[in-house]
Formats: sequence, structure tokens, C-alpha cells
Amino acid sequence: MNHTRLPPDQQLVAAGKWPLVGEHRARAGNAPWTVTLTGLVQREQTWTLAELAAMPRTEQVVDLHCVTRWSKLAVPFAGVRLSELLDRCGIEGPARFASFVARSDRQHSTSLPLAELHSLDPLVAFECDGVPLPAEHGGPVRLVVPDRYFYKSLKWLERIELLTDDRLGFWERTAGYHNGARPWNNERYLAPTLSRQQMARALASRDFSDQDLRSLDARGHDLAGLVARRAILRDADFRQANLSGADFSAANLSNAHFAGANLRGASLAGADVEGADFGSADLRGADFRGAALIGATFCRADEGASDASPPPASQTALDEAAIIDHTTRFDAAAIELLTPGQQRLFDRR
Ligand SMILES: Nc1nc2c(c(=O)[nH]1)N[C@H]1C(S)=C(S)[C@@H](COP(=O)(O)O)O[C@H]1N2
Ligand SMILES: [Mo]
Repeated sequence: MNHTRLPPDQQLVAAGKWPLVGEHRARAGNAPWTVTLTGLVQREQTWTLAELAAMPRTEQVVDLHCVTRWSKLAVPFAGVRLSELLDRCGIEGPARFASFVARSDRQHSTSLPLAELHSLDPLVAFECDGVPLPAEHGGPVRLVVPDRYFYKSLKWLERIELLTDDRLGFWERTAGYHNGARPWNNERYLAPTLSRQQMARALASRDFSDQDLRSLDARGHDLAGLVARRAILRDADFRQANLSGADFSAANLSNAHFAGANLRGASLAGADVEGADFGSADLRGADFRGAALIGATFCRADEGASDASPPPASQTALDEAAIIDHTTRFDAAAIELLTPGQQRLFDRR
């Protein structure tokens, strides 16, 4: 059993699976790959991949914890320690933060305090499982930061800048991801930014389309026939709500709470429901085609259990399972990314 190593509210991804999250590829172009360390350093430096590979090689086994609630334990990475690069440049006195920038279309970024870099000892990784890091997982070179949600591990590392003041990363700035990112403290998202007035107005309108209503509290509300196409409802609370016939197509519902909700005949087609909780929700006639389901929970059966152990077939576990039947529509490929315990619920129907 590995469950002592699973942070709160995380679940293990199916054995051998590694979900792809965020950007899928680096920026196109043939310019040779380089990594530059700049900002408050004594000597700015740019390294080619060959130069990085010639530095002392370190292996590190890291547990990956995505904020959308999946974890993948004991992943063996190899590369050079970030501290090796910092030592070669010399940190200037006033430097307090490091900003990491990706060679990607949106120049994705994240940041960490220097004090934490010293204790976390991140890896500038170019190998995983003994082979070059796959391109979609950040190859040729990515950052791997142990003990933080995986959004602090930047794929396609191109630039590291040392700063006096923090520069929030892409998710931290645009999506309210918690800048602390400590999995053991459940530091996932910032507190709701919606005022009670804004919430009341949205709930009365019954049309959430294209609105940013993340962390909305709609617990227990009667929202039958709600229209919420493309709405941002990350971390929203729909527990016990009546959402029959609701249209959530292409909405962002990551980590939303649907325990006990009535979703009969609702459309979640093309929605992002990563990490969402559907325990005891009624999903008959619901449409999940094209939806991203990684880390979603449909029953409590395998929480904290290792991939190998079967879920307990106790009545309590079944009581908390979502109601799924032949009218519930899913893609087989999306189900495959769920943990074995979650998949079993779909096999049973
Ligand atoms: N350049 C870049 N790095 C990124 C992201 C991204 O979108 N772009 N997403 C982050 C998030 S939220 C996660 S969970 C991990 C996912 O890495 P993976 O696709 O290898 O699983 O990368 C992190 N680093
Ligand atoms: Mo993530």
C-alpha cells in the first residue's frame, strides 16, 4: 500500500499512465535548444543541451501530484540539479525569486522563492525512466520540483530569471492557482473571488455561458435546464443541486463538486471535468463525450488504495457511487485514464 504517500484528496493514476496536462508541445522552430540563466546573477549564462548533459548527472525519484487530483508516484528522472546552474552563475544578494519561462507559444511560466529552491532541490530533467524525456512531457528539458503540485514543474525550460520580487506564473496569474502549491497542505486554489451579489445574479439568470464563475457556490440550488456553455466553473460547488438537462458543454469544471447532484440528461460534452467529484450524483442520460476525466471521482471505493488492491464492495462504498447506466455516454479512451477502482464502476453498467 502506498497510501501514506498520497497527499489529501489525491488519487493514483492507473498503473503505467501519465496524463498530459496543459500545453501539449513546445513552440515550433529549429533553433538549437538553449537554457539561459539571467537576472540577478553575477554571470549570465546560456547552455546548450550538450553542455547541460556534460554537467554532473543526478537521478531523482519524484512523486507527481497534479492539482486536478491525480498522482503518479516514484517517477525516476535524471538530469542536473538546478543548484548546479545557480552555482555556476552566482546569485546576487537581492535575488529572492526565480521565474521559469517555457519555450512554448504562450511562454508558459511559473515561479518559486529562492529559499524554497534550496530546500526542494529541483531537477533540470532530460531523462525519465532511463530514456529521453518525451516531447509532450516537456522534452528535451523540463523542471521537476519535488513536493509541490506539478504546475510548478515547467515543461520545455528555456529561461530562468532571478528577481527581487515574485513574478506570478501563467496558471497562478490567470487561473487562481495557489502560489504555494504545497500538496500536503491542499494549497490548490486561491479563495473565491466572486462576491455574494455576483453569485446571486448569476444563479438567478440561469445562463452562465462564457462567464468566469470559478468557485461559485450553488450547493443545493434548483438549476434544472441551466445553460453554462464554455463557462469557467472550476472548483464550483454544485453538491445536491438539481442540474437535470443542464448544458455544460465545453465548460471548465475541473475540481467542481457534484456529490449528490441530479445531472440526468445533462451535457458535459467536451467539458473539462478533471478532478471533479461525482460521488452519488445521478448521471443517467448524461453526456460526457469528448470530456477530460482525469482525476475525476465517481465512487469512493479506491480512495487511498494502491492500484493493485480491489475496492471494498461494501454497501457504504456503493451508496456513495454515482448512478451510471447504459444511457450515460462516455469515451472509452477517457475511462482508461481513470484509476482501476473508478473504471470498475463503468464496467459494471
Ligand atoms: N510549459 C508548460 N509547462 C507546464 C504546463 C503547461 O501548460 N506548459 N502545465 C503544468 C501543469 S498544470 C502540470 S500538471 C504539468 C503536467 O505535465 P505533464 O503534461 O508532463 O503531465 O506540467 C506543468 N508545466
Ligand atoms: Mo496541473
